[in-house]
Order: sequence, then structure tokens, then C-alpha cells
Amino acid sequence: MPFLGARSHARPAAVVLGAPYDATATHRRGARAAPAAIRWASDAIETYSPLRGRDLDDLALADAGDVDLDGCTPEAAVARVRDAIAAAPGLPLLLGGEHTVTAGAVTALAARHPDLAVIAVDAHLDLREEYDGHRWSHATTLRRVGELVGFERLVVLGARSGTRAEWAAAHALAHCARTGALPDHVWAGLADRPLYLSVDVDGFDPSVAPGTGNPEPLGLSVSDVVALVEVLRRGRVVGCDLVEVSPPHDPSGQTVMLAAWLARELLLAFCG
Ligand SMILES: [Mn+2]
Repeated sequence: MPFLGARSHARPAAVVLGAPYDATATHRRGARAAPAAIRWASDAIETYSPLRGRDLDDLALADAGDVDLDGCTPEAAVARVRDAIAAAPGLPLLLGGEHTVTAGAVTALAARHPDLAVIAVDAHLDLREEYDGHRWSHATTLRRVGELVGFERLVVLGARSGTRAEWAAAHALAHCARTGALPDHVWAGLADRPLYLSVDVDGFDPSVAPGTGNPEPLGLSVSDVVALVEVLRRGRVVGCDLVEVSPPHDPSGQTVMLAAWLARELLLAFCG
């Protein structure tokens, strides 16, 4: 079942791509079920966004299905996502899967846009050098992303969990804050660059998005993230993702519904 409003197009302007992978999740697995669950939930919402005054039916939106990540090591999963994103025409929206898959998308887009900057919404800093013996892991993703694009081109919003060493490393970032706001001087350094937005759903408060592997109190509201999207759409977003939704930990379905809604909003905000 494709994402809401997606059809086959000769030249799609935006492409939804699933990355059902959760092999490095240590605490609670389940994110591999998210792409299918989010597509299913998208069928229950409208194609029209009153916030944007736009309709998904106005976009040439395609759904390229899922990247086959069965049995992949984290390195292989990142490489397969990289290749799938590199081959995707138009603006990619990657539906994780655990946060590890973001590194694949950023690798592909940084090759196409050498001055790419990355804005991550995440409760966790994900700046560990390695985790459980793995360099590629949900807990090291933003370290790998920073190595790819430069830590001075990486912003983390909603950040409120990390080791002492990660918080020390966060000083090298362009910006890192528990809130979702982008200060003017930070935005000034990003506004002219191609941008990638990675939304780890645990950046939201657990009261808003309980269905995730590692929920953390004191998170962002939906309005916070909508306000961030409103700022970013004034720039040039060339790709985005939504990761770490875990349907088995989402008993009411509210996190999956939020994810489907947010996916629609991201497509309508960033697809020209
Ligand atoms: Mn996280």
C-alpha cells in the first residue's frame, strides 16, 4: 500500500522511501514495522493541509516502496539506503526504521550537495564514537553525520539526553538545544545552504509520541516542530526523514498517526 496521494509518475517531484531496519536497537525493537504502519495510517488522513493550503494531489508524489534491509549489517543497511536515495528522483522522504538509516541518506545527498547542512530533531545526541562495538548504530548516527558534513553544519534540536562526553562534543555543533527554535544567527548560517531535516520521533515529548524505542521526558510539542518546518521552508530542503517510530510500543496508534500527518506536512512544505 503506497503512501497517501502517491502514484507512478515519469518524473516525480517527491519520493517516499521506506527503510524497515531496527537491528541495532538495544532497548526496544519495533521500528522496522514503521514504514508499513505509517503508510497504512496515511490512508486515514486528508490529502489537503490547511496549514499549507496545499494538497498532496497537487504534487507529483511517488512511493518507491521499501529498501530491502533484511539481514543487513548496519554498514550494509546504510550503503543500501545511500544507493536508494541516490537513485531517487525528486525530494526524498525516508521513513525509518531506526535512526542509523539517516546516515545513508545524508551520504547520498552530501555527494550531490557538497555544502549540505543537517538539522536533526532528536532527544538524543547520538554523538558516540561507537556503540556496542558498532561504528554505525542508532546511537552514533549524528557522529557519523557530523563527520560527513562537518559538525559546524549540524544542528540538533529537542536534545536532552546524552553521556557527559557527548554533551562535551556537542559544543562543536552549529547549534544544540532542548527547544525547537533556530536562533537568527544560526539560521543565517543555514539559509543559503541545501538542508537535510532528520526527525527522530523521540524529539517529541513522550506524551505526544509514546510509540518509540527510547522515549525521553521534556520533549517538543507538535507546534514546536510545525514552527521549525515553517522556518526551514524558507530555505532549500533537499531531503528529509522521519525515524524511530515503533508501532509495537504505540498502543493507541497516536504516534503512527502523528508520523503520517507529519510526513504529509513535510512533503507539502518542502516539495516545490
Ligand atoms: Mn533519538
